[in-house]
Amino acid sequence: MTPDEQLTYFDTNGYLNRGPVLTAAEVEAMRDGLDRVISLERGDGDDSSVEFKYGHDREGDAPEESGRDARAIHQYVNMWKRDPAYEAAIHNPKIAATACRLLRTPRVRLWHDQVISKPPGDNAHFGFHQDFYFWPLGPPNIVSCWLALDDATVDTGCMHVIPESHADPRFSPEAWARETSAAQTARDEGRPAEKTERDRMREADPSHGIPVELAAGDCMFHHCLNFHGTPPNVTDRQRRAFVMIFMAEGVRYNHAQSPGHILVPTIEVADGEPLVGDAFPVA
Ligand SMILES: O=C(O)CCC(=O)C(=O)O
Repeated sequence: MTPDEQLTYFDTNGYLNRGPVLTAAEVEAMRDGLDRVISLERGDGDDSSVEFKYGHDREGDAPEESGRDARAIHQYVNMWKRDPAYEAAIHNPKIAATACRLLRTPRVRLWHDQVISKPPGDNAHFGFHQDFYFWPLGPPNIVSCWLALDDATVDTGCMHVIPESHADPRFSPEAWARETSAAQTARDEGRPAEKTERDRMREADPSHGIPVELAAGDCMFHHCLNFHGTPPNVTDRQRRAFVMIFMAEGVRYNHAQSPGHILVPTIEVADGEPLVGDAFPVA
């Protein structure tokens, strides 16, 4: 696809398979960096960043029962602060230029990155969701780059997307505001809120989406309003991915949308101001 075709495809579908962006050596350096972080965390841990997280406990386990080693999914936020191979990835010219093009902006800033590793075994997590509503940000001019560190197939739990859902009025921020207010009214009146189309979509199995299979070193982009999810990894192989979330110029801090987000303590601008600062580097 030419760059213009990529843009048209992304505008229409809300996602784009961008293909290869990293060399095998760059992928290897990132895998090695992740191994170092995991072994550090399995030792005494490292709490040097407020946003750093170890992972998701197995479904139904209380954290104290599962313990660090037993966790089902490793999820590490802001690897760029911890390992040079990851810092290089957030500044990778192919990735940054694509993010700028898709968001029609002269430069992008990183909201945050994260490694998501689905090891073989118990790893069901990441049903259909829209990222935007988890973040204290707006407007929704934000894109994620999902970079495969292992070959990502249907069996290993590759990304699955619902094309065009980013532009579906039923899943828009305006509909979200109406649903939030209706849910509050229902709570005030002591009755359950009505199920919405968004709720139904969240309950659908991720395998209902379109799979975006990638080789290690390839990436795909998805719009922050695009419904996406990943099914379990049913192979005996690892499925590691590095996700970089890029904001267009002008995206602002919108505290009310997600007041409890782990990155809120790292935000230095006032509520409503464009989100800038060293914690959110220009890519
Ligand atoms: O990597 C995964 O399994 C899920 C990632 C995801 O949902 C995201 O990048 O927003």
